[in-house]
Amino acid sequence: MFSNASNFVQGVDSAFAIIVGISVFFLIALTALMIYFVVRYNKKRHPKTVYVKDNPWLEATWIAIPLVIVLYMFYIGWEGFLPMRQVPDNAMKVKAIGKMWVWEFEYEGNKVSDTLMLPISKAVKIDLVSTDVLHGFSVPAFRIKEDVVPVKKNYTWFMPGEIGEFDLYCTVYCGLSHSYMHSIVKVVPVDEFNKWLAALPIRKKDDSKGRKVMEKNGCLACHSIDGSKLVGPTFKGSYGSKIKVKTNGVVREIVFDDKYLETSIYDPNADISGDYPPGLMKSYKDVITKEDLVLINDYLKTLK
Ligand code: HEC
Ligand SMILES: [Cu+2]
Repeated sequence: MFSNASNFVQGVDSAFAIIVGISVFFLIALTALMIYFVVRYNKKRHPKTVYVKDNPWLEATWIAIPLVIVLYMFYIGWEGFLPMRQVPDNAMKVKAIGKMWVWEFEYEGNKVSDTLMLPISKAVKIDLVSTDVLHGFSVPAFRIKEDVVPVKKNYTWFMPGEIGEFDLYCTVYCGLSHSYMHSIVKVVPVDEFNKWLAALPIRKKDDSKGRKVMEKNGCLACHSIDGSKLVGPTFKGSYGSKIKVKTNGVVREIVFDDKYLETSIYDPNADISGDYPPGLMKSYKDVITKEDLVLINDYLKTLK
């Protein structure tokens, strides 16, 4: 009946179903009673108003029953929520770093990835870190949603129970490209995960100026540097490579060079890369200076 995507699905979904069930029951019952009273006690049948005396028992009942129901709703919500804050000791640790407008996942040993790769059936604790503003870490399929607050330490945990790919969103409006702050949770068998983690390169301290320019302008929300496809093409190994672009509807092959980079940034719809639809990237003509262009160029050359 419940999806097995994470260990929290059942607790959240059953609380939700019960609360919706109770609400629907009262919606129908009260509406029906109202309609019945309108017919039964309308002016034609009861031309004269009668004095209605108070009834302490009736009043006590309609305070007591809703009170019990509401407390019960709180209880099932609490019961589903408590385990979300109690991380098992053997949980694997991953740091999720939210920044305008990308997610970055840091594994032990200073290894970083754009996608949140996880082994199946293993508890994982996610430390939530923001380098700038408020973000929200949410994986709807797992019933997980937690604030990522700058300066404050926050966390979430869960145990994936199904192999597959699940959407990960930022659920707090965090600026211009907020809607692109999207990533994927990829749940894989344990050995596949171990192989992937072993192959994941250790983060080189990357404080090149070109990278800074791209971070500042939110380019990395749409362009990855590790080969994965986001909203736009990845920059991994793209400098100097042959790529296909569509110019005025005609497909042609060109080399990714300084000139192409400039056109792509200042007039992104002139040469449309691959199968991407036009209009996704705006022109940065008044934003990225010629000096910035050189820095970006130097940085892209290092992404082998
Ligand atoms: C809203 C998402 C988005 C943002 C933000 C964005 N781009 Fe793009 N970009 C795209 C898309 C989609 C394409 C492919 C379509 C096209 O060629 O216009 C693209 C294409 C490119 C290309 C051509 C890549 C290739 O392989 O052909 C370059 C270079 C590029 N962008 C650089 C940048 C830089 C630098 C920034 C930041 C200043 C940036 N982009 C910001 C979406 C984005
Ligand atoms: Cu965000």
